[in-house]
Amino acid sequence: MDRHPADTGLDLRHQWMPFTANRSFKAAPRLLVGAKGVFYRSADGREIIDSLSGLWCVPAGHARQEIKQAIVRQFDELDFAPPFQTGHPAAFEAASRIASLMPAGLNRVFFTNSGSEAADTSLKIALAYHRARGEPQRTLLVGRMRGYHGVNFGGMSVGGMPANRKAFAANLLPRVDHLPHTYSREHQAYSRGQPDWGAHLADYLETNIIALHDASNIAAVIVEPVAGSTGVLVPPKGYLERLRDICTRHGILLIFDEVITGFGRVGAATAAERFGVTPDAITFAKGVNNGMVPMGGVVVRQDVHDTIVNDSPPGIEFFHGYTYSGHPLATAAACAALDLYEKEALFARARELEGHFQDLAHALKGERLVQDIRSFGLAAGIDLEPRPGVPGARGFEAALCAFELGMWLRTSGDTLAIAPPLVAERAHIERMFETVRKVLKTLP
Ligand code: PXG
Repeated sequence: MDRHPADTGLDLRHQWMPFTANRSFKAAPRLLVGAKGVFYRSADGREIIDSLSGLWCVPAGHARQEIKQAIVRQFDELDFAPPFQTGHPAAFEAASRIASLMPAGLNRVFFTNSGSEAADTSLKIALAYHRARGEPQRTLLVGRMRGYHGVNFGGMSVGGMPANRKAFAANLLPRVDHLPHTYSREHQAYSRGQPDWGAHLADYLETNIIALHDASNIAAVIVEPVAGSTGVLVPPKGYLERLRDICTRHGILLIFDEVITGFGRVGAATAAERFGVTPDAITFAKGVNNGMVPMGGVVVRQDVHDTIVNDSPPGIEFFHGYTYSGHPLATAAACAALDLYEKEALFARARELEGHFQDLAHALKGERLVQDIRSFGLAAGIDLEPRPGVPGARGFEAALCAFELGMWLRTSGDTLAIAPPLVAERAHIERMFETVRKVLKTLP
């Protein structure tokens, strides 16, 4: 390559980049300067195919004019409105639209600005709910190993990614326990869709966590229906049903973190719908407005809301919220994005493409370095053999190599994740997997 990637004309020193190898990036920056459809354009003028919908957040593809126009219209009409003690139409419209896409009974929406805030908000709602019901001792929060619920203190504490926790481990939330994760290469390798093995892992909630803490002390269980960030871990058949059943029997709220799975990624509005398992609360972000303006939120069962709100003394019922909760631009973008998803039937489209996508993913079986492949909806995780003694190094190199070959590829440790925009054509998806194949052949 005769490009000079460090020569960007920008001063790169002042931005401390999130979840980034800052030194490596600044020595060889990968700058994106444009985006349209399923492609980015890099600073050196190359087309980069977007194999992760940005960061799982652009279902309808980039530069959708309908969303831009809605944002511009909203800006001209009402650019900002304080969300505390005043309201504005777009936030109410967005909440109604979102509620209409949720499983029956989940219809009260609290807005945040990110998935991390959505996760923490859902945990606070769970505590407030039990307190309002007269069970204030229900304070234990249960997450799962290999879970990701963002990076704020609540989500980090219930999350199960050691690297995200270790620098802060001395001061995580104290009242937390974790379920085991649901992945077993021994029993599940190369499963297509939901693995047959593993439903019993849900029983740990009853046999260990409830047995240890007593159900009467447990507020909520939070899980991603399909774990995204830790490598597309698909729930074993029957697992979510069992978790639901145990939570119901013991009065524990079940929260699905659908920040990744919501809005079409799994071929339905929610994973709850796709799996036919209804939690008590769903967190969302990312795809809610096609990633165009930061936004997230929590949808809860009506009676969870009513218990907190209706049973409160006059005045503010829930002491929580953000300056930008339900921001006009974010919610206007959400209404426009949800219109687009409906008009283009994108959730159904994901479902239609799923089979072909899965075939292409699983066709990588047998390539050198590949140890397992999982896929569900339009999401696939491909485990590479770690380089001995340096876990994650090979994954990182794979991402760099893919970028050189014209593809944005996300890796988590040594797992590659592919999650194309739902508008991607078959040819785009084929190109993504062909590029992965080239990466596998090229990697040292
Ligand atoms: N919950 C889940 C399930 C997520 O996937 C968050 C919460 C946090 O959202 P915010 O908006 O605070 O980032 C997420 C975020 C990856 C990747 O590469 C995944 C996420 C973010 C960045 C990268 O898999 N998910």
